[in-house]
Amino acid sequence: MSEPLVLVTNAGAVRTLSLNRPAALNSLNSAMHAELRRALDAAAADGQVRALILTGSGRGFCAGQDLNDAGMVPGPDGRVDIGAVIEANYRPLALRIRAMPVPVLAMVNGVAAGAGANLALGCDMVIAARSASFIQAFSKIGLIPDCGGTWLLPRLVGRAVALGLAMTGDKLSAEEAVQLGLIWECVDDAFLVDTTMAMAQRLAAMPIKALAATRQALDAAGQMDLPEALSLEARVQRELGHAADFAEGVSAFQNKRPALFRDR
Ligand code: T3D
Repeated sequence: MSEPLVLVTNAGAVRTLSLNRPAALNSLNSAMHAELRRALDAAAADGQVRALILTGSGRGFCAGQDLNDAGMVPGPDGRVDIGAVIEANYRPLALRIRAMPVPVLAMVNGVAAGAGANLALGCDMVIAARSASFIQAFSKIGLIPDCGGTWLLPRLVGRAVALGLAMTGDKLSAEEAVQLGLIWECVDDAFLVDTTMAMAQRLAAMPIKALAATRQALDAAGQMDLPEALSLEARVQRELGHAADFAEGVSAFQNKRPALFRDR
């Protein structure tokens, strides 16, 4: 039997998905996309899962599109329809990550290039090994950033830096990525797993319904003026204020006890 293209492991309420084509730096082919979609859907549907970690097997995180995938072979007219690949694979991937009902952490263990970089950057929190790197490799093969990169990069680091990264395709070290505000944290390689797992466990114990709503509200507010954003905040707070986690959080505070959050 062939190896799964996405390894799934659980540690308490934290599920880890590991992209698993290490010999090709976990570059994404159509089969891996399909497995990843299934794994994300399964995690979203499983009430036991309260945080998700996305990482790579071997020395890389993900080198983006598998440039040897059958989908890349030119059709009879001699042209490859990359737009179709984006619609079929990258659009659903980027949207799924952004719609997960639980916090999603990218544990970047090595190089994250092309769509692999933007897959990581689309997660809620990115923790990278000091030896990891981020490369907007698209310009080197005549493409633009995808997997949400055109939307994510200027929001994360501003237009000037986003354009610099995207146009040069230069490798950014994990430390530089932290300095630019592109990612949350960079740690020595030996501490990557423990640090990321500790953060995932910490988030899993929080009111995750509110954490997911925080992501949605921040994303939505980026397109709004202040009055609209305030209306959005009122709508979301009204809903969360009726949820059990809010009652639990307030009760725990008043009674000076740890809260036990269960909403999802
Ligand atoms: O359909 C579409 O195209 C639309 C979607 C586009 C989205 C994209 O992601 S476009 C960008 C695609 N990715 C790239 O252009 C990155 C290509 N890879 C690299 O530039 C380098 O491999 C890295 C900088 C990422 C790492 O360099 P290094 O020196 O650490 O490793 P390496 O020796 O280059 O790679 C190791 C192996 O992985 C090697 O295989 P081999 O020779 O040992 O059998 C290499 O061919 C393979 N590999 C790396 N990246 C890819 C890949 N194989 C297929 N596709 C890859 N993207």
